[in-house]
Formats: sequence, structure tokens, C-alpha cells
Amino acid sequence: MKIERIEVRHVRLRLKAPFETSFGSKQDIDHVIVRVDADGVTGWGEGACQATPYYSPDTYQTTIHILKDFIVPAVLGQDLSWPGELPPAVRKIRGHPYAKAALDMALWDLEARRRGVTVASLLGGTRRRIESGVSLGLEAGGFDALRPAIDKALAAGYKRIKLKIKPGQDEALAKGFRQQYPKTALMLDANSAYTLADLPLFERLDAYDLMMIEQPLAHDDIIDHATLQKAVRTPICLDESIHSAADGRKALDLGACRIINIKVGRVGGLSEAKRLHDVCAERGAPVWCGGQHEFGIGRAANVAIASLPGFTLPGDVSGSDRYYVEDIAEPPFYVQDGTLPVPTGPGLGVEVVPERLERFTVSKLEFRA
Ligand code: OSB
Ligand code: MG
Repeated sequence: MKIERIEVRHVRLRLKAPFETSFGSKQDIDHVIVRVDADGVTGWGEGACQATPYYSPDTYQTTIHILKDFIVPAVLGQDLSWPGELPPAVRKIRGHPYAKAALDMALWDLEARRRGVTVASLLGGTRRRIESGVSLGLEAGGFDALRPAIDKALAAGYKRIKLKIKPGQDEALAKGFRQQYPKTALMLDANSAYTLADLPLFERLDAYDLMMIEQPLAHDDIIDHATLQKAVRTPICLDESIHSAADGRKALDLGACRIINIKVGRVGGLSEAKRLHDVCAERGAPVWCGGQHEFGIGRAANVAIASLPGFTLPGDVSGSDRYYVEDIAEPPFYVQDGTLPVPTGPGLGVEVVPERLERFTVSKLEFRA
């Protein structure tokens, strides 16, 4: 595919309700949408970055900057024979995974459409449906305030509940949940809000039969996580600490975690997400697909990667109705029995609605070979 044209957009969508984590609350979500045209075919990609550098150092502004000044110049006019040729072409650019992921995703969509197949099949996916859980943000009213959302998710069939925690809102949430729902699969996500000084808390959390605790310690650490994992029975899952297949190999071999959350954006695209999946599968470590409130394009990419055989745990990729007032792509993903269907249409299996894309675009850049 000879890359003839690339479009980079800052798109802002509004969540139906605000979402609070250990680093703050948000309702407007800013992602970067990339369109690539080659050989008369169009592919779409999404960088699910953030407006603030709190979860990741990247923002939508750094993502657009790196695309405009480094990634687009490296690939515009180039003839790539396979999407997997993108990562080596941009390897000397350190970091900035969301910029790489947006273009990488567009190339997978484009290549699959050119061949008339699905991205899932091109990646080696084997499932027709993927298991789905929900990620619930913190609520000022603690566990009681979370109950309506938990009951709604369980009524819809979701396979597990993930609760965000932060110091002061942690053990009480696990305790409240277990009293009310003794058998329901539960996990907690700390988004790096703790240190090894909190070891007694994590030892107490062993009593609540948690599927896992996600990213309890620093975003850039695997050493302290290894110390913590040795001291507790609950499996540790890493999110923020893992940026590549190599990071996953090191973390698993060191014993820093037993499970890895694979996010397409955080690792720089579908190509690297697949490699990370393979590294974990070789080590017998289960993985699941994380989310960052993806729009319809990124959600479809999450479903595609989660169709690979190593994704044996329910992920954070929920039905479209849990997210945006209006989305930019159709059709939405509907949950049934706690699972989402892997699309059968060509490419990512979703279509961008031009009128909505325009309406929610904040800014746009266009590059031609
Ligand atoms: O830590 O998994 C996380 C959202 C934005 C950034 C980080 C995280 C999350 C979520 C939401 O947990 C998952 C989703 O429903 O998309
Ligand atoms: Mg997380």
C-alpha cells in the first residue's frame, strides 16, 4: 500500500457520566483520530490518549505533535507491504505510543479492507465473541453510591466488576462488595496510588477473594511490584508499567505480576499488542484487554485483539451504551450474556459517520504525498 494521504484529527466526545480515578475526574474525552488513504482504500485509527499527562506522559497535543512532525513524514509516500512494517519505520521515535497506535490501527484497518477480511482474522483471532467486564470509577459516596451501577452491570450480564481505588477508598469498597455479592468476580485498580509502605493493606485485601489487583504501585516500577507479589496471594496485574512485549517478558520473568492488561494505545498499536500477547502466552500468563474509553474505532480494535486465544480473562471493553452520548462510528457494540461480538464486516468492522466526525472534530490536519 502506497500511503497517499493522512488526516489527523483531535476529536472530543462526551461521556454519559463523569469518570473518577485516583488521579481525577473527567467527562469530555479527547482522542486523536487518523485516516489513511492508500490504493484507493481508506483505513481509520484511534489514539486513545488523554487530555492530561496523569495516566501516561502523553496528551492529545503531544500525540498530534509527534504524528505531524515525525511519524507522518516517516511514512507519507512510502509503500508498505504489511502493517507490521510500521513499528520498525518509527522505532527511533522513543515513547509516544498513542501516536504510533493511531497510525498502526489505520494501517491494519486499511490492509484488512484491501483484502476483504477482518482485522481480527488478520491478527490471528480465534474467538467469535469476547468476554466483557466493566470498570467503575470512584464515587464520592463510597460503596453505597456504586451499588446502582454494579447492579445494572450484573443485570446486563457483565462477567466481572472492576472498582477503582485510592487511599482512603479501598478496603471498605472490597468489604462492602463482598458482603453484598459473595460470589461475583471482583478486581481493583489503583492506578499507581500506593507504595510498599501500604503492604499491610494489600495483605488484608487477600481476604476478599479478588481476581487481581491492577497497578497498585508506581507507573514506572516492576521491582517493588515483584516484592509485593511475593508477599500476597492475590495476583497482581500490570497496566501502566507495561509499554511493550519486552516489558511484559521482564515483568513476568521477574515475578512482578501474574497477569497483564494489554491496551492497544499504551503499547503503541495492534502490532505490538499481538507481540505482547504472544510473550504472555509462551509463559502461560493470562491477559485481558484494557480500555481507555475508546470511541467506536478503538473499541472495534480492542474487540479484534481480544479475539486472540491468550485473552482468557474478561476485559474492560464494555458495550457502547456505557460510554458516549453520541459516538463517531456505527454500529455500536451490544453486550449479550456478558460478551461482545467480534465484527464480521471488513477491516475493523465499523464505519465512521462523516457528519458526526465533523461535528465532534476540534481541529484537523491533512497531509498529501
Ligand atoms: O487504568 O484501566 C485504566 C480509563 C482511562 C485510563 C485508564 C484506565 C481506564 C479505565 C476505563 O479503567 C476502562 C474503560 O471502560 O474503557
Ligand atoms: Mg488500569
